[in-house]
Amino acid sequence: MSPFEDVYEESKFHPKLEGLLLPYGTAGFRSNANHLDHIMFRMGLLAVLRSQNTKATIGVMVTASHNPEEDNGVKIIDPMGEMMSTSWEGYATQLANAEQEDLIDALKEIIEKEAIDLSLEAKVFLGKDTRKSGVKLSEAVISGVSALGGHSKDFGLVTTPQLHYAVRCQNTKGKYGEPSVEGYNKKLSAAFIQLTNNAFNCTDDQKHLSVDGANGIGALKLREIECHLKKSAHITLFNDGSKRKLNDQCGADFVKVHQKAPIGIEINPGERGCSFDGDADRIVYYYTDSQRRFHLLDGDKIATLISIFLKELLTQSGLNLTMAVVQTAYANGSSTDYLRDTLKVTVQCSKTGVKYLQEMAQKFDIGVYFEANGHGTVVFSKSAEDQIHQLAEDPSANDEAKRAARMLQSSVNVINQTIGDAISDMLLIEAILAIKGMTIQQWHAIYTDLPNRQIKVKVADRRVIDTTDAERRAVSPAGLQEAIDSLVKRHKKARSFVRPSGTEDVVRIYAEAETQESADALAHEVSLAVY
Ligand code: NG1
Ligand code: ZN
Repeated sequence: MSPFEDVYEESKFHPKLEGLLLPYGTAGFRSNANHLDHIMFRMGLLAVLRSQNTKATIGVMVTASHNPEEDNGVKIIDPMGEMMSTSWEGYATQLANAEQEDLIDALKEIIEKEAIDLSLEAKVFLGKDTRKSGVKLSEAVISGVSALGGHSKDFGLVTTPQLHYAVRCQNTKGKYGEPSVEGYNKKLSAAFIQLTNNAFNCTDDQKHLSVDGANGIGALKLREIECHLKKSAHITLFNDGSKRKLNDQCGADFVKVHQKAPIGIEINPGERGCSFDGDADRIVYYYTDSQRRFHLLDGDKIATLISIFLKELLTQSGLNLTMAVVQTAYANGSSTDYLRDTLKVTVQCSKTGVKYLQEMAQKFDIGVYFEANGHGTVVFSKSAEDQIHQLAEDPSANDEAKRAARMLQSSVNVINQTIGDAISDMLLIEAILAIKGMTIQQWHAIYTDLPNRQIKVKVADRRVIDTTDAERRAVSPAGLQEAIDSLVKRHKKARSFVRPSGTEDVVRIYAEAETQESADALAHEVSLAVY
């Protein structure tokens, strides 16, 4: 049989519901798990083509991140562990939405357009989060891979960033580490232990951290890496999945959206807590003060802490490397002001979606990128890594420069550069706080967030809103931006923008202003202008 006959026959076991249309958005496909079997099979097919096209191993992660347990989804990972190239997202959408009888034509179209040689070997790494539906759905991916003659390696239950990491390790022939969870645990924990050797006076109390595992994969994987961390960390895990449902009133998204602590976690006033999301690629920190007021340290605060640390090490090392922080329009205005005016680092604003942030961050030797919701990491250029390594090994370098270079080197190794990673970000943050002897209150006080409000509204067709300037200004419909501008003028220290969501059928509205009342009022006024 020709490969197309195999695909055709096998596709009958993964039929598409007629008329169902789903887009490959900024987070891949996401929907109720019952709608996804055909999508999974077809993403198995696409992963084979992408592997032949790049002559490298490709990743397929079955997850719906912070969505409820009933949902699921899938994202494809490119050879260096980054999100699949935007130029292939259209193919994913075409293939996923082709009616059953048009599937082979849709497949052939991609093969022709990309001049793919089907005789090449194809290798696909597969992973899934803890959703029950993930078992069957990942089997559907495997059928898709085999139907087109590809080979798959199933990593089973892994966090999204662990799969990104494994793909990069595989394609860089071990230079990035061993392509396994064990390899990941060893690399990150060794770097963390090295880094925290510089935290001379850190007590066990100061080391203590409460983690909300969102009842998901992050909890399982934190338990595994904890065994390697030995006495360098002191973690209490809550929401480990044994009692409640995934993401149910817990997890990074819940905490960020509701600005309150997750249920199921016990933290004393003043103590540090953090929440992972459902696939452990996002993290936020928080604490409650003596008056039981809740304080959130989001992606902007995390980016700031990491930037302060890296910038100090750069200065001490004497290395001449470019550094920037990449944010989105959702970044709190106070964080942008602090980074640019006080810390004096380059700050850039990107469109929402990690792949856009990553692309911008890669233009610098050191690129720190974070979305306000806690998704982010740091990327280092090859030349930066080489220079750091050389200085760390240089016998003629002075002690301060060498120590800084060694700490930079450990930071490079603790960071998962492929994508935002809750476990890796947590280890870096914990190490920084320990080294600097900084409390979460001191970290929080670096700058004061401007009060803000984010709301979403349903409109007939969200695509009528088109934006420019990293989504900060609307170019259509006509008159909308002028209306927003005049509303913003009525409030002090105000800013507001609207954009269509890339993951939900809604328009998102963001407003910030001098007071919470003002931010709330502005968000409401702008929402009325959107209708
Ligand atoms: P959309 O739905 O396009 O706003 C959301 C998040 C993004 C990103 C993606 C992918 C906000 C405001 N938006 O995108 O930051 O995380 O989901 O998961 O948080
Ligand atoms: Zn996630």
